[in-house]
Amino acid sequence: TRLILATRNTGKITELRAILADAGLTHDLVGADAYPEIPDVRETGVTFAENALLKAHALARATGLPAVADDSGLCVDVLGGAPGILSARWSGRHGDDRANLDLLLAQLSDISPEHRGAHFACAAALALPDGTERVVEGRLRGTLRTAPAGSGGFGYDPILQPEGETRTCAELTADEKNAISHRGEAFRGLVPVVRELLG
Ligand code: ITT
Ligand code: NA
Repeated sequence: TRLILATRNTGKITELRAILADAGLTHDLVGADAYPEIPDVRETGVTFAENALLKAHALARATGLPAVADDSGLCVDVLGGAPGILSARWSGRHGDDRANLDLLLAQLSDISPEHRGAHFACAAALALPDGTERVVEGRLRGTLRTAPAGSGGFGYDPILQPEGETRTCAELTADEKNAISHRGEAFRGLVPVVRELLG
């Protein structure tokens, strides 16, 4: 059976396909780009969970198929959790990963290493066309570098060094990142729920 991946972020789609396949999900995973006629949802929620549910419900309603969505971001301790749900548009240019990362580094230029704690957060939502919904959250804790390193992953990966690691997320292999990531944790937690509700 089909399961819609309610996202247009190619970095997320690549990771979700690997995470869900590794967790043994055998559904036919179809990205939101297969439905260009469905407009993007306005992310009006104030939490990752609310925004993930908005995206999952919109695609489930419009397609009549079950949908999963990911809302995620980087939460910086010294910024009180910002950029948080605004991570994709921190610079004002939605989805411009490099501009977002450069602005954040500039904002943290005076912050010493011991105060550069942060985490990635991910809310994984499942919505069915009948309105049934579930959310599972995940986190990856680490510290922020002063300069980007690595070319893997996407978004803020070149500046987040996970706890216990000497490399940034962008220097990990895809499998290494997925094994410890906020997205891996959230979606591995959602898989049994998908199985329970969809079979
Ligand atoms: P969709 O709404 O279509 O899923 P989006 O990119 O707008 O795509 P979000 O609003 O959830 O999605 O924004 C997530 C942003 O958080 C993303 O653009 C990255 O900058 C950052 N982010 C999320 N997960 C990340 C990860 O694993 N590594 C690095 N940055 C990440
Ligand atoms: Na968002």
